[in-house]
Amino acid sequence: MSNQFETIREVHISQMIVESFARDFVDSLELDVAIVGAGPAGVTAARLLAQQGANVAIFERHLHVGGGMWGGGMLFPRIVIEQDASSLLETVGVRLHPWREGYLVADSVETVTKCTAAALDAGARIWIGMFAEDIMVYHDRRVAGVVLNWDATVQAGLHVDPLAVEAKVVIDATGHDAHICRTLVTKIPGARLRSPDGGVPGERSMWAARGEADLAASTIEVFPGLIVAGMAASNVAATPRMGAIFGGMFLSGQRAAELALEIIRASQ
Ligand code: 48F
Repeated sequence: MSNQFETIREVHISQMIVESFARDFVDSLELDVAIVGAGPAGVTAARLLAQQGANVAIFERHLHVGGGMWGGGMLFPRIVIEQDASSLLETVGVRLHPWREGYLVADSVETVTKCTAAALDAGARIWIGMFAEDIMVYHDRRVAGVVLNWDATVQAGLHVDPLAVEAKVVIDATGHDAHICRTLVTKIPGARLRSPDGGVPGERSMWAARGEADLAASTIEVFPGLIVAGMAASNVAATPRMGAIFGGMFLSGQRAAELALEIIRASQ
């Protein structure tokens, strides 16, 4: 230990970081499933897909994962979960506190960290700081992957060309933005999503019970190769927002994973 300050040169640290990043990122260039957004829907889908052996990665624009979970309701770090969704959290060790009949309360920090850790442990990769600015759509007919740039590059307004990642299925789990779905209908002339107006009409005002109930039916393949989940699905289907009740988000992630597996298996 006497020479501990002399055994490593700074360049060794740089080499370890760059080489390990490159090795793992190359494995994320051709995916079974590319998930955009590391909120509750995206992280749940990633865990369940990885558990089924899929090569899956999440691309998250922020340096932190968890999306809208951290702040709970109006910065009170608690989220409400319906009984139906409780097993998706209990299985990753989140402690749920029964409050009203059929409803439980979870600590938002515990929920984010345990759900994320479980997705990573299952084998999903999560890449932070990456903005999915666009998608590939072959022959205007099928989504074939995502187009990435560093979010910092985008925010700085720099003109830097992106890189592309191929995926058999893309899941838009970008929350209220529904960024991937919006991009598709903006950039592909005549493209129509499976939505009330063929585009992204946007969410309706808050009605928690209805919004949660509608989410399962809204989690669908909206365009060949593109599944929408979580609040993005609510925005595409024009269903009510629901605030800090999250069971529907986890169940939507689960449904998205099931659909993605069906699409992959049907293509084999
Ligand atoms: O918003 P978010 O948590 O989406 P969600 O999984 O859950 C919604 C709830 O958090 C809450 C709610 C519950 O009733 O209403 O809002 O549907 O997570 C979406 C994540 O996607 C990232 C964004 O930073 C967030 O972490 N994101 C959005 N657009 C992009 C993106 C993009 N183009 N590229 C990469 N990440």
